[in-house]
Amino acid sequence: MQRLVVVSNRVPLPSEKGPRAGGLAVALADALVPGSLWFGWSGRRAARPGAEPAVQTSDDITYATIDLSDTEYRQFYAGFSNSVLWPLLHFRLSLQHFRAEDYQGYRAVNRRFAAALARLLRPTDRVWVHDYHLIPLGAELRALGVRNRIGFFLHTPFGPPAITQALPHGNALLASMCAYDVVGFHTETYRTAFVDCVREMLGGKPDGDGRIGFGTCAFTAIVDPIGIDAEAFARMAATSSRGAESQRLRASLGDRKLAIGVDRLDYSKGLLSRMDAFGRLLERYPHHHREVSFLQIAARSREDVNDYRDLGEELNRIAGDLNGRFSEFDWVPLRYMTRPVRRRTLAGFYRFAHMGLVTPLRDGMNLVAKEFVAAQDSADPGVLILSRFAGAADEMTDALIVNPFDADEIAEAMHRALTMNLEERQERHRSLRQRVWHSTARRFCEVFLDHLGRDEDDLPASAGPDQTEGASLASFGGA
Ligand code: ADQ
Repeated sequence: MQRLVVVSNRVPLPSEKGPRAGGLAVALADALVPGSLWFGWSGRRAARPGAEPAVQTSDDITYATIDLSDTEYRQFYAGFSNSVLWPLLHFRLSLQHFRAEDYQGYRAVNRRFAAALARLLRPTDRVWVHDYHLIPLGAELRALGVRNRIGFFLHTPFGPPAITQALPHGNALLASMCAYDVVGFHTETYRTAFVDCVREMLGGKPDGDGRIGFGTCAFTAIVDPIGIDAEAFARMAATSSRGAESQRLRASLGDRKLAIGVDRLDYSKGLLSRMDAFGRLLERYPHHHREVSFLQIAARSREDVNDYRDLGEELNRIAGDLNGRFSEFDWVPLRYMTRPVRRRTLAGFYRFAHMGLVTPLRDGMNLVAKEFVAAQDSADPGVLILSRFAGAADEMTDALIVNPFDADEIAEAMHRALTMNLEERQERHRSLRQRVWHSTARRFCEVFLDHLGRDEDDLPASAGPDQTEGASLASFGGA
């Protein structure tokens, strides 16, 4: 049997305890089959990280991880990945902080990952690489002579040439993506943008059927929206809503309606304009005072990147200001938490909420939108307010779709959600539920692995431009 090898920047080790924010771990946890190998960073920093991965097995899944040095962490993770690629991929060009040494560090860590992984690979393994930290990993593996089928899935948006051209070393990175056999995106918009970039920036040749030729490579670009295990999440929400934490929340609200937002504390999630919108709702519709409480959970993340620290401070200020302006002695409109909350607890909170606010400025997919829908009680469902710039908006068209840059429009949608009759809430929920049950985590994995398993006889053509030992990276744009 062919083994699945998953590669991601951060491997969530089975020994780790506590709540974690992050979509990838959640989606893959549902889909890794026994016998698989998960390779990546341990999350630890070491003074002198060893070249050999540490290996542990749990529930018949093998976890192979390497540590990063402080310099690698700074350059590869906090630097190029999260201070250049992340803002660029979310269309925030002016938030890029490019330093040449960070790029070199990014390439070096990808080389180190490739060298450690290549030693673990068996000839028939299928390798599935995830996300923007590891864009050049496939090209590095090819340069080491690896001939396995290798796929790459990007969990973020992908911008058109006008955006992607602003990425320092953009041509080299784009070219390195062509070393994969399959490249996957959440939506057709991102896939089309990628194909346009390969054509315009590299002179690649798409054939119209999703196959793209570039140099001696031929690969496939696919659309494969990620989802959740909807059935399991719904069950968890029903159970958790009867649990102690949900009951405490319910008791604290009295007969007020709950609005909920759950995100990582990230500038892509649109938290500032969401809080602004809540203030405008209260300003414009005083009769909603004391009728609604907004619980925003924004788990702190990437705190060693300055822009995240600045955003945290700004949110503290705005949250304090909003509560100062509108609170009454027995009602606090906004409850703002920056600690992560367990997924099970969140599921119960969603079920109980009258509206869910998912208003990112740009988001690859956004799984909170799907979790919110899965958690609802179909007899009395809450309303989802969803940004048109979340990948999820492609599928979830019966949410109240808003422009996240327009706080007035979000405020109006909140008003509409608070006053929506039961029949309309049920109708919208029925259609959203269908989409969430259709496009699950399992389906996401099946579709990708199906594409990765195709063209088995086609290896020499699709396995990269040069399989000889010591093959140069130059054909992929070089380091
Ligand atoms: P993220 O940006 O991390 O993921 P998202 O899709 O919202 O965003 O996934 C978050 C996951 O972590 C969800 O399961 C959610 O419940 C959980 N989570 C989020 N905030 C939390 C909090 N405050 N406390 C506890 N748990 C929290 C990236 C992309 C997304 C894409 C996913 C998967 O940015 O666009 O949907 O990968 O591809």
